Amino acid sequence: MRLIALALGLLLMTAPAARAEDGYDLWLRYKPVEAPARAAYAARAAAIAPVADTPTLKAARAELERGLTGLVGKPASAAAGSRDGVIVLKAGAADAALGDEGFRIRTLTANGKTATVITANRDIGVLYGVFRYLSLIQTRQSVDKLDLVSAPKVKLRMLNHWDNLNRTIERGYAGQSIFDWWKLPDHVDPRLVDYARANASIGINGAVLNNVNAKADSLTAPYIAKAAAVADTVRPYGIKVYLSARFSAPIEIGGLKTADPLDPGVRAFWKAKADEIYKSIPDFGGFLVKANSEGQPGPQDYGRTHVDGANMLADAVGPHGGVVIWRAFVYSHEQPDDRAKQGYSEFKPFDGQFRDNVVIQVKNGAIDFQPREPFHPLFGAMPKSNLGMEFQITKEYLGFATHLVYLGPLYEETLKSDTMAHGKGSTVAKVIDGQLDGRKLTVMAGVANIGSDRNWSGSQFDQANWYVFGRLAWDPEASSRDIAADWARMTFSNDPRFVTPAVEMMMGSREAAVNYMTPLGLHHQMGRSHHYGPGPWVSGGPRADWTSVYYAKAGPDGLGFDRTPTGSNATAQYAPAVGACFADLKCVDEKTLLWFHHLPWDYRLKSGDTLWDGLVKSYSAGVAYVDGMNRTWASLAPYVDAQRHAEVADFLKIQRHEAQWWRDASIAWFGSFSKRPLPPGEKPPARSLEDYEAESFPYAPGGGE
Ligand code: BDP
Repeated sequence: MRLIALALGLLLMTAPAARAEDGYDLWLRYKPVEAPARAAYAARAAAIAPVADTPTLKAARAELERGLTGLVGKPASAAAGSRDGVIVLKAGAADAALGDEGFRIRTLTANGKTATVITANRDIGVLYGVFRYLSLIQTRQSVDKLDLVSAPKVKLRMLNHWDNLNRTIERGYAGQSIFDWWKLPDHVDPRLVDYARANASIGINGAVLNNVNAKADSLTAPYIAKAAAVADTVRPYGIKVYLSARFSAPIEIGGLKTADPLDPGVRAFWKAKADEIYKSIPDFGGFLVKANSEGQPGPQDYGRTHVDGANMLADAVGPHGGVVIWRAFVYSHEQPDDRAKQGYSEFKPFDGQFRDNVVIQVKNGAIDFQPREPFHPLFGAMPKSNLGMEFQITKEYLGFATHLVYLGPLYEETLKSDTMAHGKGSTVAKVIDGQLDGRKLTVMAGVANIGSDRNWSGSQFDQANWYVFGRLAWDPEASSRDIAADWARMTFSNDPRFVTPAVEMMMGSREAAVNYMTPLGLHHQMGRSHHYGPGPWVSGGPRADWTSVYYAKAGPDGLGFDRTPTGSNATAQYAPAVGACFADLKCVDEKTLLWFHHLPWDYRLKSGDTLWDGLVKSYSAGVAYVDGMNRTWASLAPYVDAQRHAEVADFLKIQRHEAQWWRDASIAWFGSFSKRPLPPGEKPPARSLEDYEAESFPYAPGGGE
């Protein structure tokens, strides 16, 4: 007996500890399907046919094998038609419906044998098809009689990494950069393959490797070699590498006296630089440029325009098939105009003047990635230019990594907004996918939330934001709720007792953040610079439009920014019907009320509440929602592995605490102007306004270099 116990003890000691789930596998967990469904799937996916010997097809086959092995059991290798249940992967389909990257998945039966055939015109479509096929099993859909076609609606589906060369990440909350420039190119972290797999699984096909606040060093020979090593690693997964280009690089690394885009020496520098890059990275995507914005150099430094700058770079990369993505996030030091108007004012007059390989990348709203913004007025306003979308995936203004905020509804809200550019139905989605004005070079970019943390995104639920971004870039008209359900199933569990409440919780989480941070159209009320926590009192400093008081305009008379014709008249930048609605108190959505209007504290909301009462209640509703998320998550413990459950639970507690802090501090501040009592039942802030104002957070993450 003792011997047996001893043997058992030894066995236990030497048995490898089961690896806890830490989120590293993302939505590609490939955990075994439960019986009896497992056997049915296994029968359909019993074998994989050999594939042509190309890197992408080999990656597709390897992924299929890996996925099936985990989900239903290791598939055999068998020729097409040799037995039942073979999966065939084939490129070169000459199928017009599929374009360059689409795929078709069909179940075919011949001679009593059933096969699943994943075809595409190009290899990459096959890889995308494999991921889709696996996701069908992961989400427990039938794979018995498949006949589906899918092709991306947007051409360039990109991540923008705001990663610095020293591995810090501007606005990053998930550890260090996954691009270890110091060790590259001699050592390429194998993690980059998993990064590429994850991106390919949601159709992302481009990555800008370095911060838009760029260093010219990234364009020097050693760094080009490093970028080339990354490009080689991600290429089989259909991902092209891009670099942010610092406009003054000709001076900093080219030995020139100027970066004037019309100077022949400068033009020659960029041409030579492009040639040099394409020698090492033949499929280099192109440059992303932040110019004349927040102190970055640009063509205006030389009396030139955005067109001069963008076209000069476009001419350098154009012969190689590259593109220039030129950001419209500009607001100048000289212009005292409403910051919300400046992007439109600067870019709209240039419509039609940019080269065909230039894309103007526009943030979803006119200020800066706020919890809620009306869509940017440039969407629909530049029909003769390529206009791309820039969303933020990292949650700079939405509670960093610890707040559970699913961004799908934010993205969807913007994409579904109607610009009315060509009458009703001219949605932002149709601008972005090119339908509205027949544009071919289309872009959707997301500022990445990826870092070296084991869970990649800083929290388990922030993975959903990476996921939904990719899915919406593939199809900007898809439903963020459906995508949340897919993600929840693949990432956690298919049990409806998990999926239904988890998706419900996710879907309301962004509105909750809006409520506890910036309800009713308030914006930019975060702490100075780091944007952590409430800072409605932020004032002074180098420029007014970096302060909270500039945006909220709280005073004894009321609250909000008047952007109607009586104010900054930003509403005039929208199509007339849209602008008129925003300017009209009877028409404007109260969710953006204080974005467009300055209103007295006793203004009556649709609910019948005064503005002050409604404001307080909105903050409290946000806090209450977070309470609810804590309860929901606690009840989901039976369906989630312990490690991930505990991490989410901890973060929800932080969020609960911080939501209360947001509410209390904001009410304390705005109450000092409204001088009105709290609505019945509302608790006064826990601390004094001075207390909240006195707090400082010098070590808040995401500050960058
Ligand atoms: C702001 C960020 C800043 C970025 C800037 C940008 O605070 O770090 O550099 O956007 O998009 O939201 O260029």
